[in-house]
Amino acid sequence: MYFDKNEFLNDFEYLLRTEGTDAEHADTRTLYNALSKAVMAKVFCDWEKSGRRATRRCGYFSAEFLVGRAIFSNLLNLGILQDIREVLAVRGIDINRFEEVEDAALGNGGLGRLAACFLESAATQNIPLDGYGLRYRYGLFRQTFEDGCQKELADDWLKWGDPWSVRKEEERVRVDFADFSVYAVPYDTPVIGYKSGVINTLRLWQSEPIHPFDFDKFDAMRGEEIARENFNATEITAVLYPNDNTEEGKILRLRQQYFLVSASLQSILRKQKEGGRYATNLCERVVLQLNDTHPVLAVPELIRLLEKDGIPFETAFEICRKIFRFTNHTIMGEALEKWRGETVKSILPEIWTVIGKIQARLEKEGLDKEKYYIVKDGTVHMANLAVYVCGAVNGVAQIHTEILKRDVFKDWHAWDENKIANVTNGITPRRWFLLNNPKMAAEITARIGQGWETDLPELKKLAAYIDDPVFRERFVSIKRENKRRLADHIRDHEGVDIPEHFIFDVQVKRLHEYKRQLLNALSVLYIYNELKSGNLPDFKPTAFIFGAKAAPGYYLAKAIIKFINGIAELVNNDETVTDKLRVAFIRNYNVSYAEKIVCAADVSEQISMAGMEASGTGNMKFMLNGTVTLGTLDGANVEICEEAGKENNYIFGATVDEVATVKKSYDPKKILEKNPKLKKAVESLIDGTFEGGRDELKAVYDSLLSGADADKYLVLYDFEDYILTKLYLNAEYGSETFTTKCLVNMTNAGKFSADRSVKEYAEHIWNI
Ligand code: 26Q
Repeated sequence: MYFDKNEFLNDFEYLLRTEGTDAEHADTRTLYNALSKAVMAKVFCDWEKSGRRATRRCGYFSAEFLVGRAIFSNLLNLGILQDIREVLAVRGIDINRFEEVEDAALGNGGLGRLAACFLESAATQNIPLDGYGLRYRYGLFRQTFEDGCQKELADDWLKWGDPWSVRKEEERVRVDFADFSVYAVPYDTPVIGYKSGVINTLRLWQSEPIHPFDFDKFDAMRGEEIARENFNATEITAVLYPNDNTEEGKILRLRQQYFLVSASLQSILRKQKEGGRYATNLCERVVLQLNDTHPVLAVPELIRLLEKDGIPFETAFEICRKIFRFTNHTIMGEALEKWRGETVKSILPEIWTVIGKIQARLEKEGLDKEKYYIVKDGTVHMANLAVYVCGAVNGVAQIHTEILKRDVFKDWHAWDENKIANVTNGITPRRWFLLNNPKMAAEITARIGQGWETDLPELKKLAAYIDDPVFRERFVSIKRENKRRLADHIRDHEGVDIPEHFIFDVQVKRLHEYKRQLLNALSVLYIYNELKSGNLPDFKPTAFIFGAKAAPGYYLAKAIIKFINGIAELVNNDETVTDKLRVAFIRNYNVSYAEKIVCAADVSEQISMAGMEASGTGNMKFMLNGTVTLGTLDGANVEICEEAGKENNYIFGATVDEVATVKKSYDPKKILEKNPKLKKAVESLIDGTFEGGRDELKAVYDSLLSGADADKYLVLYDFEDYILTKLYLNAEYGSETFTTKCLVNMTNAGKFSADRSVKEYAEHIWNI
């Protein structure tokens, strides 16, 4: 891309004038839009070229793309971040003003953020990967607290404008439901590779009415019909479902899923048809990755569309096997999608018919009906549909893939032992290191040269510097600076003061019982009690930082938030511990907050019950930024230990095998009897320690101790090992040993680049 500072300044100021303002007077929103549009004008040419280049492309179908803030990352990847900073400074504008611009939060958590990292990595490596998703009017809710309880606010992300997308009116398609039809209008966003000149596309579909305004109906005074059509249409992409790893079988969600896949497939087929012989062409030119079960209706929809063009079912089925690939992101029963057959039949009758044919084909294979089914007892099992039809299935970390083979998809694995593969997740080192930790990046480049940014295993060369006192000093002092910046932000936004010499112990991720924020919370209470009793004289001052959104309908998750906020209030207002302990529950944790946090953390808490966290990707971001993991042998933590050494992290708790054994005869009450200090922490839930939230806290208590499934995630079982490990870490903190552990982690984070993941997909799964 050709870039000239003066020319750019002209373009920028011209765009400001079209808004009736200038650099001196424009508000942040106007500056942001003008700047972004001026950059867009620069990339159109490369974007166009990239689209035409490849003969075979992959479409990444996903209900979520958690892209976060676009502006800094785009400028970085175009190689003009510094230039633009200077251009703006000429006009007295500090580029950091754009930190006000809100994130595009069109995703819930791990799965959506992974999709965003993959798109960036693919563009960086000249891999033709395009995203297909939904343009939700409102993204993931913004979170505030009232009396320590989570309250959800609408995420009106479009109020900042959407200068990075282009509406493609002429490429709209119609999507038909049994009861009404809508238009799907695509908005294309450029996905800019890091200094690669490659620009792929993220295409997000927006639903709109077929007749925006019908004068005949208006004249006939049928206003209600007009209103209904408008409502039906706009409702489909109105809002992102805020569930993460839990299933909610709402009809509107089924409509969203069908809308996404029907629109995407129609637009892909339309492009293919322009070339003739399209059905055979299709398998050569297109491969489609289904991000979990959410877009799996693409399978029957493609068959439906092909049959309409006169292609026989069996041929269409074989095409699907060549085209579709499926990634599973969770082993939790609650998150495996199922739809009632009646529901599918009533709103998508043709899809229901095709699903029936697929089920019949499966039955003809002569397999055991108890084990192999897509429709059973009137319910459609989306994961089974995906595994049966797709040409490849993958898990997202070694241990997760093993569990899929042994457990979740055991029978399917026996049926075809080549179908299930592993591709360990990754993160983009551009957003998660270059952008959020530029000083550290510069120190690294000064020692090992450039190139590691797109070839992360190069970081191994840092091994030669781990014992270099100058490098160590730079590492420690940059981390200190990052901590100071985060502390300022937390003080301004949350009103909690965290001195920078405290240990920053961080757990940020969605709130879920299996992720065990409750285990962390109980340990904080335990430490608090111990400090008050004078039992931990050498405890090094620690700030426990939490960030998590709970699904709005997830009662226990919200109760745990309330609990942690209660602990924060108790601890932060107790003068006898202020020099030792702070607790902050940050509000509205999101991608941009994460960027500030991962470069400032001293401890990364990854403490899910073994076997539950498919991979985790936050764990990788912390590791790359030189943070030790306090965690269980779960998900990608296992591979982090393989790369950096278990001895360089703080690993505790039951392993997957131990979990299975313990669960056979587990009695959480016995644990409390043996550990009176833990008992005291647990009983604070019901003994009046906290004002308010009595019912919620009682429910948390009961989840640990009542019923057949009491403490199903072994919080109490793992507590002792956890607290010992945490205190051991506390004792090592600040030592040379500890700094070495941080550096060994950073040095060995190379495997966790999404560049590696995407290359594995391209080579082994997509054949690109
Ligand atoms: C399903 C049905 C109805 C409504 C919602 C859902 C739903 C929505 C989101 C089910 C699951 C999700 C999200 C799952 C997810 O984010 N999984 C995470 O994926 C990451 C990327 O692979 C992993 O690193 C995490 O371990 C995994 O939890």
